Amino acid sequence: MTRTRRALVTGITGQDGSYLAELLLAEGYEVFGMMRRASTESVERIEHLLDRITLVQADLLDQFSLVAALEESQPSEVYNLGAQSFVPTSFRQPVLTAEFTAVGVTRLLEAIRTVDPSIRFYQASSSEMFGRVRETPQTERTPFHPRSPYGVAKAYGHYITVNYRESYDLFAVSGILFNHESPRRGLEFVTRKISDGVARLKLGLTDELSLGNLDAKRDWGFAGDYVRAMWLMLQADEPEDYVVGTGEAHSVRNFVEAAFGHAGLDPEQHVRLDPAFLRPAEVDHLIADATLARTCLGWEPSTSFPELVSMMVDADLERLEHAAHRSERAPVATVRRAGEHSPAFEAEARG
Ligand code: NAP
Ligand code: F7E
Repeated sequence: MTRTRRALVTGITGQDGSYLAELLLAEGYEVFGMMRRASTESVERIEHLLDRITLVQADLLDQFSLVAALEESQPSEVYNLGAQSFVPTSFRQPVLTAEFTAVGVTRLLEAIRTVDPSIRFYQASSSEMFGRVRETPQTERTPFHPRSPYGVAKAYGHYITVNYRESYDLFAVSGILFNHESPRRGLEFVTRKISDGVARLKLGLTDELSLGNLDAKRDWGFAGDYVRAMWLMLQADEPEDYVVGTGEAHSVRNFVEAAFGHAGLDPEQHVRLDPAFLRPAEVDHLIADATLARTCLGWEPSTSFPELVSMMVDADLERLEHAAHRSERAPVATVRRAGEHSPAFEAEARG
């Protein structure tokens, strides 16, 4: 009889953590999710999975907690998705970003080396490492030129993963993933900010949407597709790093037009440019060449750009309509749900 495979996922409460947990459960894994302690638990994205996964409390800042999490879960695969992942916050909190997003990777690799070096390790690297791009499109061989403390921290995480593979013969791989989005994306990221904003405009909850640089171009895909690439990387015969993206780039302006168009709204009447959302250094244009992932892993994206935009706008419309309906019946104190705009969120979102 074959033993059930076990996986430990850091960042289980995040966008990717929730999709990866669904995929691993469907593949028959016993899934352990690592969560840091908080006074209020943020399990909104994994609420529907809570009876099928085991949550382990640990923090990427605390070496011993990582060792304990590995001893408790005894995984054969570890997916390191935990990070401070919002670029504007990395400019305001560069040291903390380095601790979570860079040195946290070394802590986890050291814990693996100590507890069980046969564990296969996935590191969530990012196209932000390419930054001011040296070539277009970007491949596994394109040199890095990060443009934010987040990008710099991810470059460290990438190289320490490669270094532990080469030094200690770990099955440790780095997935260089381009932007991937979904209805579960954090509200401060531009795609979700737009889909949520469009839904609010459509429902008459607001009359404007403030944005920064509309000319930036990104290779946007659907997060549900990208977690499959992570899993495939750990099923391969040899540890390799892969670029994962659609090979299509669109500007923020294109996203705005598609989202407003889907809801039958005119962006000219509602979009306001606010310099507060500009960054100290910008990444202008990212586009993936994922040939290696296609040929060696058989990975393909399944969701087109228009499908992604419509999916996100429709989901936000449904969520807000539902919330409005609930608020008609609920006491005022329970009306504001996590993820909806609040003064605190507005302040945080000003990047
Ligand atoms: P996300 O939604 O921001 O989720 C980040 C997760 O990291 C959350 O579960 C968060 O937990 C956790 N975390 C933060 N600090 C931690 C700490 N000190 N200890 C333990 N956990 C901690 O990010 P995502 O979009 O799912 O992305 C997943 C990973 O892929 C991240 O590493 C991100 O940088 C990387 N990535 C993302 C993209 C993309 O387009 N989405 C592209 C390339 C790479 P809390 O709930 O407690 O905050
Ligand atoms: O910005 C522009 C902004 O914050 C995309 C993270 O998952 O992907 C993500 O990083 C672009 C930038 O994502 C607003 O200037 C305009 O050019 O959605 P974003 P990001 O910075 O690309 C990479 C791959 C990761 O790894 C990261 O973890 O949109 N933009 N106006 C805006 N961006 C935001 N957030 N808000 C605006 O109002």
